[in-house]
Amino acid sequence: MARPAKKSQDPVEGQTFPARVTRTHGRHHFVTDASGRTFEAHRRGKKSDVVAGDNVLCSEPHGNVVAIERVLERRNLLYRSDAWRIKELAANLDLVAVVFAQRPAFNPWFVWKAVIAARCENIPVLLIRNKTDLVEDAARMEDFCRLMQDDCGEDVIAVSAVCDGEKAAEQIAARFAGKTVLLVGQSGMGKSTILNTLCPEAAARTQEYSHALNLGKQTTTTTTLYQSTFAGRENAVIDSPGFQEFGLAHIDALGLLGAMPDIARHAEGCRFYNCTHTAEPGCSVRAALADGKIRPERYDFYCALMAEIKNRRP
Ligand SMILES: Nc1nc2c(ncn2[C@@H]2O[C@H](COP(=O)(O)OP(=O)(O)OP(=O)(O)O)[C@@H](O)[C@H]2O)c(=O)[nH]1
Ligand SMILES: [Mg+2]
Ligand SMILES: [Zn+2]
Repeated sequence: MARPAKKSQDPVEGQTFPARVTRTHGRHHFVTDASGRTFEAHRRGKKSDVVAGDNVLCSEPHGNVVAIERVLERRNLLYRSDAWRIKELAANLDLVAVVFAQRPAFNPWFVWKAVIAARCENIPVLLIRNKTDLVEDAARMEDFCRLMQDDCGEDVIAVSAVCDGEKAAEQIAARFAGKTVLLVGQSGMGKSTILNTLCPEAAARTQEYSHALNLGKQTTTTTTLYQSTFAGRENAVIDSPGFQEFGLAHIDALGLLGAMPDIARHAEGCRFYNCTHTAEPGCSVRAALADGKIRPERYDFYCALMAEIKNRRP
């Protein structure tokens, strides 16, 4: 016999309203409601389970302050991780836009890891090569884009947010229209500059990177969601602080291979069904590598992550 429905324990049922988290800073949050009003928000019960992009239920405002009563189920969550902790980046995304450029210090592994993290959460990816106005190392960047487009099947666009912001905004807006998009990348690559070309009202702070250190200055310090209208649609663009290492302590061998089509497409003919494509005899991936069908730098990256995965096993 069906049990009678349990009476809701929610103490503020009927008095809550939906909102979206636009910014979190420690225990300090901001949310925006459907009519675009912004409130300062505190999580009920001092829980720290809120990230930018979350859909939440808030209790009626007292002044300009609300309590976040409940975090609604997430469609997805992009995060990075190391052996000690998980760093949540943003939730309920339609697209992860990875921004990269040759200056300061381009790190292809950052881009590759960001792509894998997104793929493992089933979030579509756009790669944005920024700073096409820089001549130095341009050939290297073009080659990297070819690799990502032709071998890995990624959607790649090339822009100069500073020298041709209008065209950059046009190209990017077409891809972002109607979506919630997270901008992610190493510090100094131009995420906030790109945001500003799309939504000038964001007026996000940008800063010249350190030429002495060839490093970004971590100008953006909190992940922030900007709601905006462009390309005739409602959009949400999330700017995030740059960081150095995109930790992937949460992925397994299957997830890794599934997110590397340039390697996976050669894995059909291995002698052993459980071949890891690192040292086994009769490996069709290593045969493809020897034939020049796989980029050595991608294979090295794959082996480094596989070694991490194997070392993690209890
Ligand atoms: N030459 C050139 N410089 C650019 C371009 N886009 C951005 N920059 C410059 O790169 C520097 C860093 O840009 P930001 O937008 O602050 O970079 P960010 O990725 O937001 O950096 P963090 O907030 O530290 O993560 C600034 O001096 C920008 O003016 C571009 O297309 N060409
Ligand atoms: Mg920034
Ligand atoms: Zn193999």
